[in-house]
Amino acid sequence: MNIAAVDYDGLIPNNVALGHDPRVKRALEKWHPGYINWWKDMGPEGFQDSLVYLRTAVSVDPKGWAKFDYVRMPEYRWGVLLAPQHEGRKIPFGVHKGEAAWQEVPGEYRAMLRRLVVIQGDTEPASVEQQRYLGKTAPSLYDLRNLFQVNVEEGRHLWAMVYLLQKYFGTDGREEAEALLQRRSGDPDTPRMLGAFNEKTPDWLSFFMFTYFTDRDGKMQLEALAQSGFDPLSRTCRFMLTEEAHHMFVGETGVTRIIQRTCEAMKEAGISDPNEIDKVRKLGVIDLPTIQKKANMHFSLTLDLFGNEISTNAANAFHSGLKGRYREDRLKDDHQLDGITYPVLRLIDGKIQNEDSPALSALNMRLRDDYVVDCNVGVGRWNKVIAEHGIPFEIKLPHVAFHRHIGEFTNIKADVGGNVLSDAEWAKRRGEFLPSDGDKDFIESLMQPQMEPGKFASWIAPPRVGIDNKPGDFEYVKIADA
Ligand code: BYC
Repeated sequence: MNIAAVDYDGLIPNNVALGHDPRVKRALEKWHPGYINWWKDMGPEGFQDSLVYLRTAVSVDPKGWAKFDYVRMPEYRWGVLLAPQHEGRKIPFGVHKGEAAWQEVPGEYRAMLRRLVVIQGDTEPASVEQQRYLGKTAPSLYDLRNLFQVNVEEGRHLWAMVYLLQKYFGTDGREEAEALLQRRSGDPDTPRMLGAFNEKTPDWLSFFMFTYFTDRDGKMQLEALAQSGFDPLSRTCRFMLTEEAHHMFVGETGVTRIIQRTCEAMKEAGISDPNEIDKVRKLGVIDLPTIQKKANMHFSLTLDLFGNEISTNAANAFHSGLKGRYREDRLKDDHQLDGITYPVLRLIDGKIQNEDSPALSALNMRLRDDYVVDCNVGVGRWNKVIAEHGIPFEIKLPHVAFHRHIGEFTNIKADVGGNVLSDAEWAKRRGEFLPSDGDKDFIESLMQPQMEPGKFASWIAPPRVGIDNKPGDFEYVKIADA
């Protein structure tokens, strides 16, 4: 079978020969109606009948894997797509390093593996739920289409994890697949599993920050899981990463376009001081200090997704060969971390300082460090736009101790520079660092839909190029009458 091509004949497009696997095919077909019901209930509200210019994966070949066409979202062909198998692949790290990669679940690690797959799976529908109301306030048809593209692909990523559960984890896999459709983002009784996925995404600046910062956690975690000795997980994650890149593109360019519009408007109005917030807001654009506060919030919420700095779970997952480091295959060491240490930022006697810890226990910290480096690349590009307009302002990522709810810094209050504050100081200064109610109200006031082809809301610049090289006035979404 040609693994690059996708079989589109059945209900579930796939490149895993589902046609020859009746048990799994039946299980997925049984799960399908519940998924569609979930999508209709919890997916983008108000646009289910609209025709959206979406890309669909038709191959897993790195060159030309997608095709673009108008689709009604509930009719999107969500499928099961794995990157090609590497013949003779070996487990790249941990105690089993050098043994043949597992094609079946290794019995002794079943529970640990299932937990990783379920947590990954849970984030995908969660993000769709968080974003479900945004369509109504889209700043353009271009952005509306990008939102929906992200949403349908998160849906596909749920399919990717559900396939692994149904194929490799028997009855409990089936139960977990059901439970993934039952939990709801933000629900007090049945919340999603990780903190950031229970927060609201109330406006488009939040959406772009989420896709920049939180989807990037997705990238880091998928890169770590793509190294897994369990080959089907590795192959699944490798293909998911190709889709994930677009989500971060949407986030990075979304924030860039907002910054650009703000800077242009400031220049046109002759305002050079970024702290003249009221004057800037009167121009119908988002002031730079508020953009900084949103970045502070989304960055800090996302850092929590890396878990505790020192983690036995992470050590076990690595030692067992299930979850590697970021791009493990490009690292030059023993891939077992015997006797190696890693500096971990900790709270020692009330002070934040580095302490060498066994590298195996510090893997969450290490992945988080790699994440921060990756985040800073795009932040640098945002700052370039501001500098080009001659405005004295720089977006900066806050200190990793700022506004944390998981790990070392949970019990302290730190400012964005990492200085420890008393509770009273924190309460007084919180609005300097995180969006206040007034900031939120202002942003909300800007969220007026702009649904005319080629038009954009006042607070965001048009993109440099269209999706699939379409012209500026292309009708990315043909909105169905309600
Ligand atoms: N919230 O040993 P620790 C994405 C729990 S995003 C709540 O440090 P570990 C996407 C933890 O479960 C990527 N609970 O944990 C992005 C544990 O509980 P138990 C998603 C938390 O396992 C945008 C206990 O605290 N994928 O794809 O080392 C849109 C001890 O913690 C949290 C993954 O995350 C939290 N934030 O690290 C769409 C990959 N953090 O088991 C999609 C799979 C920790 O003792 N997951 N806890 O009861 C993992 O690798 C790890 O489970 C974690 C946590 C990194 C999440």
